[in-house]
Amino acid sequence: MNKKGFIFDLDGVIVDTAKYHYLAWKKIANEIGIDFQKEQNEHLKGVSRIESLKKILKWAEKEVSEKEFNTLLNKKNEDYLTYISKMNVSEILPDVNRILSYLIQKKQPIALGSASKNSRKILEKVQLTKKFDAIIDGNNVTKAKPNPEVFLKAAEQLNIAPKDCIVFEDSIAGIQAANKANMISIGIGDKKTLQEANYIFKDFTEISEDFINKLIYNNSL
Ligand code: B16
Ligand code: MG
Repeated sequence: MNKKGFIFDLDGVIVDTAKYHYLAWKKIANEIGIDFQKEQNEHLKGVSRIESLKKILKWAEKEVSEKEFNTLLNKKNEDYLTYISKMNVSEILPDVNRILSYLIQKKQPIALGSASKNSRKILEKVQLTKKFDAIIDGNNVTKAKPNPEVFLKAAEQLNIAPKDCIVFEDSIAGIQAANKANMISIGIGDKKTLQEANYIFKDFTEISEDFINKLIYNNSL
């Protein structure tokens, strides 16, 4: 069938919101006396909000009450949302629009598969909501990446078999989730970090229309 499901992660693939997550996590970590560096933020990519806070506390060997845990989560998100509220189309990563437009021109179903509970707000800010046929995010799943749930739900909503789906991801957990879902995984970012992916590109500027055609028509790549 010349119809494939193209599933995009959000943070790190469509927009670079990792820098805002970093600033917001750093603020609350510092507030409770925890040092937080950029390298640690790398390990939070693709990881849900709750799991991220658990990791930060574990690194610092710090325990907090359930009440404080929830207060910290809310504070982090409020701060993160102040950054999101200022976002606009200029924050869409290079050539994302070119690839989305090409897929739409080729009548290919497109879905979002993100861990973020803020994905709809972000897509609205960068005016991309209408380009997606399905949006599955942190509000629709119970199991976080590397569990394949988010991508399997996206495939289901697109009505495309998992083996006919292609996932664009910037995190190791996300690539593992795509592989577990029996989908074609395409890493966007660093070759060494994302070596488990079927294909890896620095960013979308490296992805040609010819490559997309091969994915659509099952030609050997
Ligand atoms: P939120 P993705 C992920 O988005 C981020 O990579 C990760 O850093 C963040 O903790 C997670 O979303 C949850 O985000 O706090 O907005 O619900 O890469 O899966 O699009
Ligand atoms: Mg991501």
